[in-house]
Amino acid sequence: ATSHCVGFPRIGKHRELKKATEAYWRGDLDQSALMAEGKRLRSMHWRMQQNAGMDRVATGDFAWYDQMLNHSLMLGAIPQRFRDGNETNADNLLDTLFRMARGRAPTGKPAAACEMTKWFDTNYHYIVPELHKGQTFQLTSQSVIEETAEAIQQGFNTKPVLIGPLTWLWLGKIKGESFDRLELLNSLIDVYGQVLEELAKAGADWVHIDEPVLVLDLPQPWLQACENVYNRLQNHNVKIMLATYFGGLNDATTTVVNLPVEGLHVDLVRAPEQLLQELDRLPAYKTLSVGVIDGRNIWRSDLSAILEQLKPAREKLGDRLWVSSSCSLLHVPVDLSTEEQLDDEIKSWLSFAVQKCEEVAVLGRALSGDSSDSTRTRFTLSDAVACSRKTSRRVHRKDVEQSVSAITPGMMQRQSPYAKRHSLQREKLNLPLFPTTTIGSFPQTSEIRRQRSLYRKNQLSNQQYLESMQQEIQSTIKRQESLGLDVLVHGEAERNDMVEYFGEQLDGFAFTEYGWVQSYGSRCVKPPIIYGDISRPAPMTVTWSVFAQQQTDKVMKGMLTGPVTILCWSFTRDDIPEKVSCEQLALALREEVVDLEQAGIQVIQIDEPAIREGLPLRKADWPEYLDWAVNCFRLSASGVKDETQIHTHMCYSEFNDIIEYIAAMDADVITIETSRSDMELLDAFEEFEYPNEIGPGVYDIHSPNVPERSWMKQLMQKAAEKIPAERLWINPDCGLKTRDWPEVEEALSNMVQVARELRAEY
Ligand code: THG
Ligand code: ZN
Repeated sequence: ATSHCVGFPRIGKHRELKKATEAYWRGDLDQSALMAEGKRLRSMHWRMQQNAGMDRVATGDFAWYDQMLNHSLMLGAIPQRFRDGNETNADNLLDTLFRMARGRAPTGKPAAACEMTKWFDTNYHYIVPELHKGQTFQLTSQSVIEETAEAIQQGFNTKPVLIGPLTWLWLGKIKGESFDRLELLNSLIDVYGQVLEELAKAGADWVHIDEPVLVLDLPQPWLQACENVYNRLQNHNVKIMLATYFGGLNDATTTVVNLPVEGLHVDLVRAPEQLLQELDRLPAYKTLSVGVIDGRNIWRSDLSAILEQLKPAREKLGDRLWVSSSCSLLHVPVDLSTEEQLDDEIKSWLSFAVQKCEEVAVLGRALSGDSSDSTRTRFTLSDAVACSRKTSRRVHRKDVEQSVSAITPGMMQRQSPYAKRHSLQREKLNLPLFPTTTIGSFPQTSEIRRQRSLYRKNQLSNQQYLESMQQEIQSTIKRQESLGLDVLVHGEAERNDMVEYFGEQLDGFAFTEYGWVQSYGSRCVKPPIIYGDISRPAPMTVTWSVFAQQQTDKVMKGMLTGPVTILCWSFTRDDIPEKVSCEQLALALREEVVDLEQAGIQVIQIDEPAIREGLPLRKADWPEYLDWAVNCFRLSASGVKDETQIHTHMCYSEFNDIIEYIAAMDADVITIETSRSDMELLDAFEEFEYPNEIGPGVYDIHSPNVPERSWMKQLMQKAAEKIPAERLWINPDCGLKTRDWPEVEEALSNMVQVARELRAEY
């Protein structure tokens, strides 16, 4: 069976693309050097896929910043504020692309950057297309065509990958007057048709078109539009492989199976039951591509089990069966073989993008009847791995399993209702009206990063590292005291990433040296790997928080990352439900919360920025997820006395549709990002009569601009119309780790001043 790649990570196994683009932005690399580096990386990645044994490599998956943004440029969907009249010049388009992503007008002055949001339920962010009434499209950037020609010219057997017109349109956001975005389809299809023709001219026979929106709850008119689109995209001299992933097709099955396209790709990892359905209904001329290797996780697959599952399909379809990963490999790190410090046993269980290509290829060969020694060896190895993971003592821990089964509803309940806690806390903490605080992190200066890196390389002793971090904490506290903030934080100098930091200290987690995954643009994260039952061998933050509290008479807030967020931003186990890992995390964090309380910390924040993005793609699955997610938060938070104040924080969330669950978390205080929405996000809290305290962010921390007092004050006055003043806090939108000290001090000084003025008025 043909093995094919549906997308490979572009960032580079040593983040070469990140380094090159950032050097270009700094002015340390010129455009032709950047272009050359891109070309070198593309070629290297095609070779990696080919060497892994793939019959077809992917083109069109390369992007300087993001593949949705590439499509916006392909379609000429460039908002007016970024246009300079030179859009037909390819060299110039590169800068247009970066300006859209990073918010610069052609003059070099700041312009509102295009919005960025999460790609389905992944931790990848795409640049949101801007749509307006009457918009038309013109083939503008030709990069997908050029890169396909480039691969063919280099001798690769390729298959370009496009994001489909429905998905691009669905994920766009309407600017200005509202209208039915399906009105834009006609013009959109024209350009897609042109792209298909050009790809055929460049030598492509198949084109892969991604339409992941087909697994969502898609309204009926969109399903009809889907027929219309693919009717019109036939006969452009290429065969179309229509790809769906991240879920099953459900209601869309009949429509999709009968579309006039030559091939259909389905995600058999997320929806294994689809295989039988598709096989039954697939018209006799069609090719079926089965996504059997998980593109969203890092586990080695059980090849024998997959081969068994696919045998009937092979018998029925013959060469019309193709194999692949479930979705693009963008979401996993590049190459396991660069890891040198991973424990051997755990390493043997893992598979990154290169290894996943190898798995796809060997399945393809086995399905075609290859029973050579090398193929058979791979199956034997895979059997051994499956067996070792199932029985390993490092995975299964009796004591942890017992603690999970001993969870009772009472453990998810604070001792008294919020009203009682509120008065006890106000008395104990002695806080003014409109208390001021920050979200937790302060600037991660280059000096802090240098110290951490020296320590990692063993060039700094434990004691030296401890002292330098303590000095940083002390000075951060001094600054907060002179600013006049009410509830202080230690600033998190000792933390790399809010998830990695906890992963490194918990049992049941492994972490990598180079396991980078693109998060947005040039930014990457290194998700920890949950491989076994989770427990906390020792306190994780207590020493730092106690040290910090000793430096001040003000209240010091303890800072933790919540169970749901640690889960969402890690690679998770595929042998138990995520709910169970989350309960284990919640129990570990609960111990930490209780230890902090016992050590004299009176306010503890448990961040849950990821709770909303963990939502399943289909609404019908929301209540089940939200129930366990909220319960896990409560489990982590409810071991403390009434007087101990629990905070939580969430970023870039819309709350309207899940407000009852936010309220059910029962945090004493929630701080949220609201400044960019002009406090409109608070409407949900007002309508719902949200009972607890809220700190609506008064300024956007993503911008270096220092917020004016009058602006913040007016936002708080607006907030006070919706939420009673005695339940309002004043704080920035999010943590300050990406900012510099001078702007932070100026902004916070203005913020504290606003609190003082408001106290005098209310
Ligand atoms: N941690 C993790 N996942 C996340 C976030 C996080 N997902 C959502 C959101 N926050 C993504 N935001 C960012 C912001 C900054 C960076 C990455 C993701 C970042 N990364 C550094 C880089 O690429 O240079 C590397 C970080 C490091 O050195 O450890 O700046 O906060 N898990
Ligand atoms: Zn935030």
